[in-house]
Amino acid sequence: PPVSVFGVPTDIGASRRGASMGPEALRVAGLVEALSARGVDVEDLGDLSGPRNPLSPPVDGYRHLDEVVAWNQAVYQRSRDVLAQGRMPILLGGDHCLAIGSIAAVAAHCRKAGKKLRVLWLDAHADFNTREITPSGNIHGMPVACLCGLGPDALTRLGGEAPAITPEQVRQIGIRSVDPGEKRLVKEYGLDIYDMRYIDEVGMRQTMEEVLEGVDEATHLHVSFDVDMLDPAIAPGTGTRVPGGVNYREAQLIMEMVADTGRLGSLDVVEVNPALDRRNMTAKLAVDLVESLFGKSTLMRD
Ligand code: DIR
Ligand code: MN
Ligand code: MN
Ligand code: MN
Repeated sequence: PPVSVFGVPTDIGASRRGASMGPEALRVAGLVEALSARGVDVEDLGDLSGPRNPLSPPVDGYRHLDEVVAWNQAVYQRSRDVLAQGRMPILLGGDHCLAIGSIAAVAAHCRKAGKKLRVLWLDAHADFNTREITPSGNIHGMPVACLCGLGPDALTRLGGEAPAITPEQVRQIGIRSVDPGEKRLVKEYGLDIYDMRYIDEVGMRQTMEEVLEGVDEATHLHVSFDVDMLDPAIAPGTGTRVPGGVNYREAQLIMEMVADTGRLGSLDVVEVNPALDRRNMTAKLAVDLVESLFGKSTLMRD
């Protein structure tokens, strides 16, 4: 389908500044041109706007809740508009709290269209914290919990009803940092987590076969790509680096196997922080991986 790219220049859900520059970094790295060159019908809608970052401490377990809600309402509306036009939304973040809005919109769209939704959460972190267990108050550590109905009403009910999705719809890949209370909660909710140890033991090919099991013509795949999934040696430009991440070949295989399904319906590229990067290498790598997600491969395959 045709694609609509939009930027969301904020670091409102994080405690380090700089992910707000992610959309321009991804554009400078050639994201839109790379898609056009692949023959994709792509338009760039420019950036959404929202409140500035007040750099406040957490209140009742949430940092910047009102501002996070405002940004996510804008994301929700834009994502729904793009989907209603029959186009594929690509969100350029921005920090990962913005996936609450994008995925709530995709979930509402799928309900209406009678489609099955599967969310691939590519990340070093499980992002399943709540106000009671968060070590930071940062809402970019909470989007999966909010989407599954755990969190403040203003975020869990962005699309009206809560929960937007259930844990059974989510597959997490690349995980290697889960906070102590979060470990109990992901177990309690039965989240399907392909952590780095699992990837080491069975390999990325088998991991992705399991991740994509059951995906059919009626499935909408949403990929939420936090670039901190990648090993910091190849992707230093992000706010919460964790050693031992997904390497270049493994990342390519993830994207290529998703492309092979032909079921990609929406995408977030988040947590690119050019202030921490070297020569924009993280945004350039993200663009390279997005090309693979849209079917770029060395040879024709059958
Ligand atoms: C940590 C870091 N789990 C927190 N989270 C994220 O603050 O909740 N970093 N998502 O990118
Ligand atoms: Mn994340
Ligand atoms: Mn992360
Ligand atoms: Mn490629």
